[in-house]
Amino acid sequence: MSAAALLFSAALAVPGTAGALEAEPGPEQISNGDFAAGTAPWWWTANAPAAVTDGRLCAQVPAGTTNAWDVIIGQNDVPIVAGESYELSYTATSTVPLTVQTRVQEATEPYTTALATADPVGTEVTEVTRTFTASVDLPAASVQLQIGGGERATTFCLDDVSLRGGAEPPVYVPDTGSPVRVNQVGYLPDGPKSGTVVTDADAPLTWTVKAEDGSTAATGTTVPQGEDPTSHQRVHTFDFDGLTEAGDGYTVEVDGEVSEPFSIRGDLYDKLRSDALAYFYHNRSGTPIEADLVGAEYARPAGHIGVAPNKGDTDVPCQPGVCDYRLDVSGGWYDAGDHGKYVVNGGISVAQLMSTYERTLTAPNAESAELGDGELRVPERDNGVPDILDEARWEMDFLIKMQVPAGEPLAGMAHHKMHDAEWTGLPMKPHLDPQQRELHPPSTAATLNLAASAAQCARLYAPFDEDFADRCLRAAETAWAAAKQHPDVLADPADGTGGGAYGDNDVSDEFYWAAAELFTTTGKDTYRQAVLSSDLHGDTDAVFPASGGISWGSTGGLGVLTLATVPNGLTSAQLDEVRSVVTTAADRYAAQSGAQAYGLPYAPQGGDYVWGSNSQVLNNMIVLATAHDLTGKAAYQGAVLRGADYLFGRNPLNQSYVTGYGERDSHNQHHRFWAHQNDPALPHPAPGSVAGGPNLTAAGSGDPVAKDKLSGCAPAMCYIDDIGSWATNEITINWNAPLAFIASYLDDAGEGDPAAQARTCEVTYSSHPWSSGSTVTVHVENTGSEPVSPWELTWLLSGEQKLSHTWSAEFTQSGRTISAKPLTWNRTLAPGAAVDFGFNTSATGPAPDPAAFKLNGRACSSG
Ligand code: 9MR
Repeated sequence: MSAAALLFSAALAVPGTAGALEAEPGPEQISNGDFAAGTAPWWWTANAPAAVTDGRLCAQVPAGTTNAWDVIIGQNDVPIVAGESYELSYTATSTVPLTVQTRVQEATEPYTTALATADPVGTEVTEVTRTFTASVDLPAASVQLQIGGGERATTFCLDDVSLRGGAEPPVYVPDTGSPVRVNQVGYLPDGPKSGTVVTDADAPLTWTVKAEDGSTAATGTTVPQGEDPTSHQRVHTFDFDGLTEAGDGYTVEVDGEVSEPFSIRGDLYDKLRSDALAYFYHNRSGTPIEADLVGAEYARPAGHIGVAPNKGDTDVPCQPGVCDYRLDVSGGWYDAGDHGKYVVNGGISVAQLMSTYERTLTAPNAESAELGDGELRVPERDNGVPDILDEARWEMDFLIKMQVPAGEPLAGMAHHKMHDAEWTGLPMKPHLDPQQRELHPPSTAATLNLAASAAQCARLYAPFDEDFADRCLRAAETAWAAAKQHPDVLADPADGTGGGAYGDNDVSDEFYWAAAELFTTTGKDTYRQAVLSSDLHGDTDAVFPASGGISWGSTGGLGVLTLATVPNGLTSAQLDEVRSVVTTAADRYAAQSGAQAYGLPYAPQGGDYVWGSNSQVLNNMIVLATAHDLTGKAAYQGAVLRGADYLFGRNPLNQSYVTGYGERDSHNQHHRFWAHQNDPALPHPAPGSVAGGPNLTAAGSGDPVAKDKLSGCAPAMCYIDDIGSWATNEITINWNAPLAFIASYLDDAGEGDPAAQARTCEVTYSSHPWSSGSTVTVHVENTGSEPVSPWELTWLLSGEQKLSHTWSAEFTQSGRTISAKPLTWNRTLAPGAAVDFGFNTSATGPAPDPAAFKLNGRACSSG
């Protein structure tokens, strides 16, 4: 409640109801009545723009309206039950005193009313309290403060709205199906295979894996684990790693209970790789989504191409007072269930797609073909560019358009975001969105997101489109310079009307990430110094915080992953340090996975599963996957696989969080077009869409479904597959991007049987610096038993290295990838034999050892 004195207090009872509430106030029916969670789910008429100011909702009420109902602040979907008694209260001020018509009524005609009172509000804080007994059921009543009809404009501020009374809502008990929990997609033949069973038994129980024909494939006893703190369930775990025979339709039986069916196969994640990436094409703005790529059910017209009723995105003004130019910011991806486009979130998402591709250049066992040209569902297939880069470019082009043009104030910075002026309802196809689109002020965080992702763009597109790569580099360096000039322009955390706020008051991690990408791309000393002098450098807890890992608000870890994997100009001691940051974090996540009854590599302090917790699980899995790529240690891969188990059903809700995967998949996620739950003519989310997942604070966030169903939930159970639950069940680009990375990693992991992965070559890369360059000699030995003819060795050069003189092999360079092929005399590399060749580079200092070499596409050991 506001601190000012209470001048007026109306505690008026509707006749006949006084005293009804004296004993028990009853349950709270209003969501977010103190505006602590922003403005949702409150609404107001468009003539009175409102925002949260100093913890209160303040509306600018215009002069000269006629009726009280011409200006309204309200909340809908409040259940009122006939015969129950209620107390409505709020505090308010108005710079020009007025009389509020306080209403609890139907939201639409005939506006049946449960409460209608006239309540004066003055310039000092006024408390209004009204009680009533409902005579009719209003299952979705509207609580309204009608404040129009005044001659003079006024600022009306509201706080502490409460409507208590009515029946306690029935306690929601989720249907969790079988108590035996497994990965409903399945397990890789050579990977760990673990499950969890919910049971009150104290002693170990027998588990039996049954094959599809009912025969016993494996059996053993469970390990009691006591109460799992994330679910408050009493559980046992079981492992059946020894079962490696490929097959479908396996089940696990414990104590007469049978799990969902699952497969054991190496190609389990093949389809997920392309489905998770297809998500991005589906959610493109500014282009029709074509039936021949996605199927008729998912096709739709282009959204936001400047055609009515859309008001954007080809010519978009700023919010009033923010700027006086307009920008064409068409294209890009819609953020999520809403149609907003946010540079902070777009930057991290496009970076993770590009890293999915970049991993195929650096990781020993990564496969690039399935991300390549003609492989994915994008219209640009067969244009000579890997399809995953075509998809990323759709967003990259948009991000560059969000840069403030030269000559304008804050030139070179990026607008934080652009979105609808008011929230739209569900369902809503993008091309039918009638809201005005607006650019919001530039921010340092958005500018650095642009700098980082555009720097990565520059090095990855160089082999395919030099002009575009140059454009990316210019945008990145301009953005960096602008961010250095304006290092603390923060987005307003209360700017959440019509779109998400994405407020972030610490941009040191964005500076670190951008510096790391720019340094990796250019090798320039300015960026090296920015990396090395950052407080985050070398500090595992700063870049991978225990409270949560990589996210849109915490991007330092992205910089670390790039520095650790993409050849760059750090000294080998500095590189070791960066890599140990990755392995230290991965050790922590692997330990968490090992210690938890559901095996997930995510254990936030206090069980604080955040908004989008599934993306935190996925981002931790990326750190583990990278540690595995760097070290080859099986324990890291095991923890990635156990993370996948959690996401696909081995969890307290027996829920697969990815649409189309597993028997009990999420398929009613919050989305304005994929809104089948609201309109059966619309589709469910496309396969491969990951739900946000359990969110401990969802019930208090304004999410109406969570408020009804998830109050008091255990951390890992604060989730519901309902389209209305935006705080637990939305889908977004920044959650599907890490899913795409991990799907690609898992598919690679499944494809490689250990024999195929055995290293049959060894490379020694020696650098001999001289005053203005260095000489590199490469020694490749065939340690296998088959001749390799003709051979080809490929590896990545760091940004500042340029080939000059070369000898004893034929060199070609594509972007930063170097290929060395034999000359006529050394065409065959016989078992036990070696070839030597070399080159000079013009960069000073030792040429960094790229450490990841492939001989005819297969990884070599390097020493
Ligand atoms: O992912 C965001 C989460 O971290 C925040 O806590 C939450 C509330 O501000 O907003 C989430 O992002 C949403 C964004 O604001 C609007 N588009 C949908 C995003 C996912 O729910």
